[in-house]
Amino acid sequence: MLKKKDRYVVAVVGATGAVGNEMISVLEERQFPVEQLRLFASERSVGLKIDFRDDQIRVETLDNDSFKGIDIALFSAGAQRSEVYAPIAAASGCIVVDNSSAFRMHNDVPLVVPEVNPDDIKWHKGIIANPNCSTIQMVVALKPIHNVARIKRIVVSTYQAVSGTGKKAMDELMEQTRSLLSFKEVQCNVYPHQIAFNCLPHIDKFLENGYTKEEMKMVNETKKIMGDNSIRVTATTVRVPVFRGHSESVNIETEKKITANEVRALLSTAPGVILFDAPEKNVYPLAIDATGKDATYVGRIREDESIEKGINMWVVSDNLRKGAALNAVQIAEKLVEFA
Ligand code: NAP
Ligand code: 3JN
Repeated sequence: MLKKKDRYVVAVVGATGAVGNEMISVLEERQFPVEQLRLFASERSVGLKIDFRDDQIRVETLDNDSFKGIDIALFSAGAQRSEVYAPIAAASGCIVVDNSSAFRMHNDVPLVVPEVNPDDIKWHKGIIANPNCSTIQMVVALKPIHNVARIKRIVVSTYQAVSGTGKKAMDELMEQTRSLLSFKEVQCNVYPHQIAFNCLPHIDKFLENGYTKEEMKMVNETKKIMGDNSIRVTATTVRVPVFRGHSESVNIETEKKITANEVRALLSTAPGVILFDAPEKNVYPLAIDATGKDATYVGRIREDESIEKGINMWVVSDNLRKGAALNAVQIAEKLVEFA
């Protein structure tokens, strides 16, 4: 458990990346009680200074002694770095909030979305996992419905922004768009195909069952966070030429009948959710509106007419904020609350 203090020594590992950058902003914006901020990245970033409040903080490289004296470390430097350094950090008494998939499905590691299963934080043993961005926004929208009508099955298709792949992918979409609009040849370095003006039904590696790893993350993580292994989930994850904001078409089948109006009423007061559902006025959630915001936006709520007890909805959130940095900082805030 975190020792109660007025202010904490906090580290961001992967501080120069898309998620790490956002973590630093979120810590500052939410006035997290930071005594000292330590920033880590690869050797490529040594010498770099990053603004935090009125300070400029020098980026350091990681070694086995890096975590001495650090209370909370937010990791976003990829699963390989987490596998090596998260246990080292935890062993030196620091509590790790890990953004990678390295520990998400470990039985002794809680996988937490503060609006859904905050109390799971209480049984951590030094590492708490932050779920995949696509899973986070979906469970924020679905948990209130599961509580009253029990969800039996989820069919989800995602429309994921390139920022989910990191900084290089954002540059690639920009470059390819520029090239195409000036009739130049397109270079593909990050994705196997052109992403500009295209959709790629391929996120992360393909597995033997024909699904991608991203799809199976959604399947497995959803059950763990919702604390219900009986929910059946199937996912198709698609990369689209959007810079920021993941959108999802979510179809659910429930045990108990729930109407579209009842879902609207539930979600209008659900933590972390904002209803954007007035299709007659062209009001529905859009990635460009969710960019830089904290909420999960839900709209296009309607009854699935092909089954007796089904609901369709459209769920949008900023993948770098609620999908990654914000969720991690909210976990840290809960640690402080429970200390
Ligand atoms: P990114 O923009 O490529 O940033 C990667 C960060 O990791 C950079 O700060 C990089 O430092 C650092 N890094 C790389 N190798 C390192 C090393 N050997 N030692 C220390 N730092 C190292 O990627 P991103 O989009 O921010 O994503 C980072 C990770 O966060 C992903 O790999 C994933 O595990 C996780 N993530 C989670 C979600 C989610 O769904 N919750 C979403 C996106 C990402 P340099 O700048 O010095 O190279
Ligand atoms: O592609 C996206 O939109 C989300 C990407 C997440 C991601 C990217 C690289 C490695 C992850 C993740 O969080 O699952 C990982 C990983 O840690 O496996």
